[in-house]
Amino acid sequence: MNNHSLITLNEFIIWRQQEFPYAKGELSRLLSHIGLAAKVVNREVNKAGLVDILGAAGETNVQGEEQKKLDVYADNTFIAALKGSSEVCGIATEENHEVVVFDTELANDGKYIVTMDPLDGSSNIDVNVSIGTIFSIYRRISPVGSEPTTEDFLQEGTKQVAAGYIIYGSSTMMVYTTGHGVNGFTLDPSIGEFCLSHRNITTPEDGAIYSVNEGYYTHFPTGVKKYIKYCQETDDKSSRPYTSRYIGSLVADFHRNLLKGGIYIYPETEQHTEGKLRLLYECNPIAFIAEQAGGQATDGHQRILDLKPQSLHQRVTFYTGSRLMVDKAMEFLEFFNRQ
Ligand code: AHM
Ligand code: MG
Repeated sequence: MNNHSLITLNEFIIWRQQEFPYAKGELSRLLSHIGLAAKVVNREVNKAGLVDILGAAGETNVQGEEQKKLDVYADNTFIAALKGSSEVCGIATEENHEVVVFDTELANDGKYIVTMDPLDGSSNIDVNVSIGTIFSIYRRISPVGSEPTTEDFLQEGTKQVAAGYIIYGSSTMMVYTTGHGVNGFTLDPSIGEFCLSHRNITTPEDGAIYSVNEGYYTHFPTGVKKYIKYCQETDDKSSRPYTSRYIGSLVADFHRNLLKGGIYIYPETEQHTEGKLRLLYECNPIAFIAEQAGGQATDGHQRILDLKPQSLHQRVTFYTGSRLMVDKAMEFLEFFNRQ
C-alpha cells in the first residue's frame, strides 16, 4: 500500500488480518460490524440538534445517572449490530446492569465478548461538544457453544485482543489497536467510509497539556494537588507552565493528548472515592491504546492492564498519556503517599 492511496477501514482490517497467522476472519468481521454501527450512531449524533432526540430518556442507568436518549440509541445500535453477527456471544455495556447474553445458537458459537461504553461524555450531548464510543474485545474463556459467563468479562486488560474508540467531533474518527500499533480512520461523509488518516499513531514521549477537572481540586490527594502545581510552575528549561485542557469527554480529552502529548487524570474525589471511570468500559481500552502508542496508563499505583477486575461496573482512578508525564505524576503520588 502506498502512502497516498485511499484505504478504507474495511480494506485495512482485511489487510492486517495477515498479522494473525491462524485468524479465520472473525475478529476482522467483528471490527467491521463495530465500524458500521458507529456510522449509524454518528448519523444520529449529527442530527441531535435537529430532531427531538436531545434530553433525558427518563431513565437512570445502573450507576444512578440519568440517561440521555442518544445513550440509549447508541447502546441499542451496537448491541443489535453485534447480536446479528456470529462472532460475539455477549456484551457488557455501561448502560446495562448485567451482561447481555446473545442467546442464540449462532451467537453461542461466537469466540469473542465485547465490553463497551456506547456513548461516553454524555453530559456534552446537549451542548454540541465531542462525545465518543469506547470498546474492548476479548476472546471468551468459557467453552464455545455455550452461553458466556461473568468470568469471560472479568479478564485483565492484558487479555484484550482489540480495543478502540470512535470520536464524534469536528470530524468523526475511529481509532483502534489489535496489539500491533494504533491506527486512525476519519469518516468521509461524502462516501460514508472511514478512511485511513492517521497511520501508526505514536504519542509524544513528553507533552505540555494536563487534563483534569480542577473543580474537584480541594478533594484531590496531596500528590495530585502538588503535581498540578508543578504543571503550573514556570521552568525556563522546560515548556512549563503547561496548558490545561479539559473537555469532560474522556475520548476527546484522550484523543487530543494522544496526538499532541499530554496527561489525563481522574483521581479519587469526595463523590467518587474509587475514581469515576469504569475499568472495563473506559480505562482498559484506553490504556491498551495508550500503551500501543508508546504512552502509559496507571491507577496511580500499578498498570491499568494488570488489574484483575472484580465486578462489571468497577471504577478505578486513572492516569494516562505521555510516558514521561505519567512518570512524573507517579513520582508525586509516591512521594506524598509516603509522608
Ligand atoms: P459518562 O460515561 O457518564 O459519560 O462519564 C464519563 C465521563 C468521561 O468522558 C469524562 O472524562 C468524565 O466523565 C468527566 O467527569 P467530570 O464531569 O466529573 O469531570
Ligand atoms: Mg462513560
